[in-house]
Amino acid sequence: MSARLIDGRAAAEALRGRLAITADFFRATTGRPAGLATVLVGEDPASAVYVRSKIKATEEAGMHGLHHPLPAETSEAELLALVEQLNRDDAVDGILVQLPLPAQIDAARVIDAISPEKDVDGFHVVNAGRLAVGAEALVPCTPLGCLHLLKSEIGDLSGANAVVIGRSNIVGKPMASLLLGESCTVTIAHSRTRDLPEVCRRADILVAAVGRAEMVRGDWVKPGATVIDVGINRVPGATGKTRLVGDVAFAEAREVAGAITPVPGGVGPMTIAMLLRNTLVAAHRRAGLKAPEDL
Ligand code: NAP
Ligand code: L37
Repeated sequence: MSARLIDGRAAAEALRGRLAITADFFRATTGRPAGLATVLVGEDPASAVYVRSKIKATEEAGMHGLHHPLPAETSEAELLALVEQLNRDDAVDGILVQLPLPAQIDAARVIDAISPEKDVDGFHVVNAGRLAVGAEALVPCTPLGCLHLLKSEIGDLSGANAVVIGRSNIVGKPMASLLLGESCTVTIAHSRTRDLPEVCRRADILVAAVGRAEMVRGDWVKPGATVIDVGINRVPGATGKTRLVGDVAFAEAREVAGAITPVPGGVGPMTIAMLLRNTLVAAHRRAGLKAPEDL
């Protein structure tokens, strides 16, 4: 039997429609649009594509996108000065510094310089800590998008065995925190995990965030499980061009899973929708307004 396809593109479009209504309400109430500042250092081609999509989606939702492209040789001090300026700018509700940063810049120092109230990526230690203790936090966009897809597919997640492969601060760890918050029994797997296929076979919910093309095979998947593929890997395609594949061997896994996200068109579009959501949440909080409950 073939798994249901979880259509992240459609889910993101629906969410962006609702966000646009809230963005209009915010603009009407405060007399200014919610503002997102993006910073891209250097010319990493994938990052350039993602940041361009983020700005475009911001504008389409009726918010203000301010892009700051910086040369690859930018010093840490120069980047920190820009972050400080954006922290003080009242028109800016969200600040996103796209990673990875060039080697001369310490990413952790830059992230920690972002005002936690404007940290729409949810990477600041204050937001990571708030998420870990279950307090109100700005939560990283990719795991937030995964959770949205899981809830719309499954409904109540409580009691499910969830396995997250990957323990990065951007995806794996916050994903595990969110699933724990939904009362899943959570296992975090990583490069030192013993017998990963066997660990995965116990998962009712399997989230793969590794960065290794098609690592998760069909026989690693429990029959009927829900599979969320976060991986974005470029591999050589048939016609000499590159194509995108996830961390899951899709053709195999879809024969076993109950539901599965494709790559592209799965988690990626949700990441962008959740960035708009976080920007609106930050804007409402800064303006002393209550954001809609279901945002
Ligand atoms: P990352 O920082 O490189 O982390 C990868 C994780 O995978 C690490 O925890 C690593 O374990 C683990 N790992 C590596 N090889 C493994 C193996 N053979 N078996 C088990 N675990 C292994 O990557 P990331 O930033 O979390 O991103 C993960 C993937 O998601 C990438 O493909 C990235 O492009 C993609 N991504 C997609 C979106 C989206 O919106 N769709 C957003 C962000 C990232 P150790 O900790 O032990 O090294
Ligand atoms: N803020 N975002 C921030 N900081 C980072 O350090 N890595 C990272 C990050 N990641 C990020 O923006 N990821 C991301 C990944 C994929 C998409 C968007 C954002 C996306 O739109 N993916 C499309 C395909 C795009 C393509 O053709 O390349 C998809 O359908 O999956």
